[in-house]
Amino acid sequence: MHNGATNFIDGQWLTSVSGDTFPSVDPGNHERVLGTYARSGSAEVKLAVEAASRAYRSWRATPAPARGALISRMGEILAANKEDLAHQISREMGKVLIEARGDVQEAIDMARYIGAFGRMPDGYTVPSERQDVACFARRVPVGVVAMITPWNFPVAIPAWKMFPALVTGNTVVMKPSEESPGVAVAFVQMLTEAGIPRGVVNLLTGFGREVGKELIESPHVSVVSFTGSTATGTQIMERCATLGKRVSCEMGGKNGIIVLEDADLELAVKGAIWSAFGTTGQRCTAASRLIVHKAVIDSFTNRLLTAVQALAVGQAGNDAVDIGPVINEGQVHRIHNYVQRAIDAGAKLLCGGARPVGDAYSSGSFYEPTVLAGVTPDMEIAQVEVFGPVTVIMKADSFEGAIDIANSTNYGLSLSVYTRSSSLAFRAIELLDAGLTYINLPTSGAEIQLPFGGTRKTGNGHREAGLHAADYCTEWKASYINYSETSDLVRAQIDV
Ligand code: UN1
Repeated sequence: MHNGATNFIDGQWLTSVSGDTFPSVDPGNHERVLGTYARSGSAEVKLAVEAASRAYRSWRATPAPARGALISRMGEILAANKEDLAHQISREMGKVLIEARGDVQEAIDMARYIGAFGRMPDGYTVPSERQDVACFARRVPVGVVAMITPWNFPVAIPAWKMFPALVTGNTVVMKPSEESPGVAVAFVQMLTEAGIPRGVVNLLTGFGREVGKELIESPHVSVVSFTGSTATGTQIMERCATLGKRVSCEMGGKNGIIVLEDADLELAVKGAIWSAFGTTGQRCTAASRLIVHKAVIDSFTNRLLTAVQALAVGQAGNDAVDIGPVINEGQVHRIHNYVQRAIDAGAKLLCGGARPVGDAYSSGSFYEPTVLAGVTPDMEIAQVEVFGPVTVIMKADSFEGAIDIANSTNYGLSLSVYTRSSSLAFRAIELLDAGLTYINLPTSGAEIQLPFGGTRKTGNGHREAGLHAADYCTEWKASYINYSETSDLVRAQIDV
């Protein structure tokens, strides 16, 4: 596939109808253009959705075990190509290699897990109140699923959304972020190797306002699944409500780690470093708040700063680097403005707060790992999702006070508590308002066999992964069968 032929529609690799393209650039070195990609719009959306609608008829009729087998094959192809794909992820969106391998591994795990769904129960039977009547309920697909996916997990997130949709008989049109089109193309190429039938998965590269928007409007799209910002997700939900369309949104987070008086501080610092600065803070699950009991705040802060000083910022492909670039220049400015405003509001900068200096950083979008102290829940920095290598320290006076601070944002994705007390651990799990809760573990590190998603403004009630991964793209059909040989009408609720 060359010269921008990066749309995959009805089994064919195509350029955009207009011939327009856009570049994908290494965030660690802006002079390094990695490829050019089709810039799609409404014409391509129409073709892709039509192809997906046509393919739906035969794909939904394909036995579920065969659909599952295809996904299992995809898992093995991903495993065989793990290293190459990880390098491509690392170049295109800037996460360090060890994490890029994790991104691919998450998709492999998901494929192996969901592949097996093809032979798992897809419903249940219950007794009828009427004699000689059989009843069962089954999960059925809904049609064409539009997936709008982000750049921060360019393989894992498409896998979470796509495999459950496919195993249950839906077809897909995927619009990956314009920041990671190359990885999306590689992913779909692997699906073709796995034998995906024509039209079952379609890929449109391009921009949200030109492709994503059109996809949502398309009358033949039955479900929209989106991961990204709360601002965009809210617009999508509003539009889908008007159009009467199902929608699953996975949006912002303002995750936090509580460190209680009795915590293992060495473990808590390791968890905080990984949660705050892993993936350069660009995870939905990143911990941008460290809520520390007053009795241990000084010693926790000292240990944390020592650990931050040891972190190396640099090119993502270099094994000695801990923190790669952030995704683009706009994001560097956004992060820096949040840090500046926090300082203006009274926060104390303990480290970072600037771009690193030196030739090694001059061509890329780098930002130093940043820690702010003296932050209170009313400050902007304690409320907004920064999506960068920035975390804040907040003081708690008690267990209850710490829980209140943890719950004091609009988001509810991932919250963690470090404590040696099992009673406080279980009480915290009860009291924390979040979709993911952790004890003595980082806020990042969700496993695919559990539900992933958040409460309040993080989501709209759906969960990805886990046993209910296909809820967002399936409906329940109830069936009643009268097998009696009499001609008697027996009315439910009346004749029995
Ligand atoms: C995301 O950042 O969008 O728990 C997903 C984690 C990963 C998933 C992150 N397994 O951090």
